[in-house]
Amino acid sequence: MKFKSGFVTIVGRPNVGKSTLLNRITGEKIAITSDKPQTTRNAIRAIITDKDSQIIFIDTPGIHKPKNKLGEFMVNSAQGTISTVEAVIFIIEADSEGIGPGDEYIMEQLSHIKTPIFLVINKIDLVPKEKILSLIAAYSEKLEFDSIIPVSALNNEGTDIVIREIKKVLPEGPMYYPDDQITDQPEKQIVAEIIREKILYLTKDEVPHGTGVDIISFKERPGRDIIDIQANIYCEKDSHKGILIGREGKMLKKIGMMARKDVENLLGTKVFLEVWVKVKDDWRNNNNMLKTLGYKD
Ligand code: GDP
Ligand code: K
Ligand code: MG
Repeated sequence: MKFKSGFVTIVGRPNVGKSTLLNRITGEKIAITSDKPQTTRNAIRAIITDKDSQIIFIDTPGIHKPKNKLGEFMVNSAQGTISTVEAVIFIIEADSEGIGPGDEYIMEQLSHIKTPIFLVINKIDLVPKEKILSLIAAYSEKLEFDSIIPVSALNNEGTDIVIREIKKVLPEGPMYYPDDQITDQPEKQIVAEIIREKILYLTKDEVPHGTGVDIISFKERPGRDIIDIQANIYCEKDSHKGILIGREGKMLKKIGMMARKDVENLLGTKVFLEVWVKVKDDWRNNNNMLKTLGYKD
């Protein structure tokens, strides 16, 4: 049998569960998730390889209307992948009321491509079966899907079917990545993302959206199983800095502690993590800052 391989992009409105699905399919925490829109900022690749195939999933920021240069970068990296892949996974939420304008907009983009499209109805744990059937009927009227797969990414239900269906459309192809590589993100970037995930979890409103994380030092202690990491958290206002540091530094300590635990699991070593908060006015419109934080090609 010939080896099959290809790229699969995951698109959908913010918060439908794209990153959660990516983590479930690969069994690793590759992309951070949160209950807030615009958590994912880069197109992140997750790679699964078995004896006869390699699938590279691309998790994208949700498609939305950009408000600043960071937003433009995010939407471009989502839309840019659609036409260059072997298959598209379009995720919707089972608990949504019919087809909203956000989903209409995405389907309009998908209607111009010839790539196989899989409709994944996520969060089926939240609704009764009849609801899923009526969504299937409504969506299949709008666009032709190669298959429609109800899943619960959270409970890991139906995710194996997604992989099985994708394998059916994969062309013959090479091994793009070594078989033990699970993502294209450097360790430093995943660490920065984990810190940002804790900020998304612990703070609200504009604070997490105006935050960026820069790893300024990442060093293994010679001969010891310890990694020293230092990071700057950038925010846009003095008031945000106050919130991120918290009373007597409590918030920053909590962010650091929660992030350290995840990073230790990820790297399999002890970690010393130091974080600072800095204010950089309007950094989301500043090309140099966007580059420093990894949001420019
Ligand atoms: P993204 O913005 O599309 O990448 O969405 P995320 O993966 O960050 O998930 C958004 C929110 O939906 C998070 O709070 C997830 O825990 C939640 N979520 C994802 N999948 C499911 C699911 O199958 N069921 C339920 N109940 N919640 C889910
Ligand atoms: K999210
Ligand atoms: Mg995401």
